[in-house]
Amino acid sequence: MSDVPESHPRYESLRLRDRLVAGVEAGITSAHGLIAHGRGEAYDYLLGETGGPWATTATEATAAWLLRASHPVLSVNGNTASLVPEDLVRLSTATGAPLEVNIFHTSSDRERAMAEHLKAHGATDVLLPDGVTAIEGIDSNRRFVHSDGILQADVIFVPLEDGDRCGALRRLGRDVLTVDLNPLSRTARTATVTIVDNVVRALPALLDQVERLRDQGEAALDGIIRDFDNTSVLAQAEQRIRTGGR
Ligand code: PTJ
Repeated sequence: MSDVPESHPRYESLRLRDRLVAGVEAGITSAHGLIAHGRGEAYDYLLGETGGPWATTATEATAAWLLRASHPVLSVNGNTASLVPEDLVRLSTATGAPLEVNIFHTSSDRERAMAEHLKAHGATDVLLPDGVTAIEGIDSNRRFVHSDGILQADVIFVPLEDGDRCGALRRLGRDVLTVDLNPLSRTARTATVTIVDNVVRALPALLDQVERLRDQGEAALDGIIRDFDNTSVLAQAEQRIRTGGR
């Protein structure tokens, strides 16, 4: 932690920056991840730095999709590995969905460092791309996956995603659940479910929803899935940004 005093009005925000800088220094987060985080901060500021009703609705739907999936997978990148490692491990345990490292900016060293970091936060097993198995329709490093993970998955949780992979997975008929502070991004618009909130708030809220819905019957979960409208939650978030909540 840097020398930011706890009394600083932007303490929480600065603490998150510290976590990402530490992630870069530890070889977990890409330097590009700092820029991506800055873009997220700007949207977070405009959204009032709180999850609104759009996020609550999408979080409930994400929980329902994960609980109803046959083969869910949680995809982890360098930013989420630094920001929410414990929550990702807890979500994996709560849903039975394996954690799979999948990064945009190619680095085998970073993949290994991320897996070790997740294990240090309680993960027993972390899937890594094998360098051979690839998803069609993606040109970036994100195409490389694990043959028992994303390759087989029907539902993939991909917080802080880039639009290319999201679009490719949707074209392959997969359901993509994402967390993205930008309701205008290609990922936000292409995903099955978009939680427009900061991943550091979204993950604890998602864990709560998984626990709440865990004992609901299939019909109740299917009802949540059927009634969910991603266009509507994105419009609500965009409206919040445009009006400042007035
Ligand atoms: O570790 P890698 O190599 O996979 O790289 C990860 C990043 C995030 C650098 C890479 O996926 C990337 O460049 O992503 P983009 O295309 O910049 O998109 C990231 C999206 O996440 C943007 O729409 C941001 O607004 C959003 N975002 C950034 N920080 C947060 C966030 N959304 C939720 N919570 C955040 N903390």
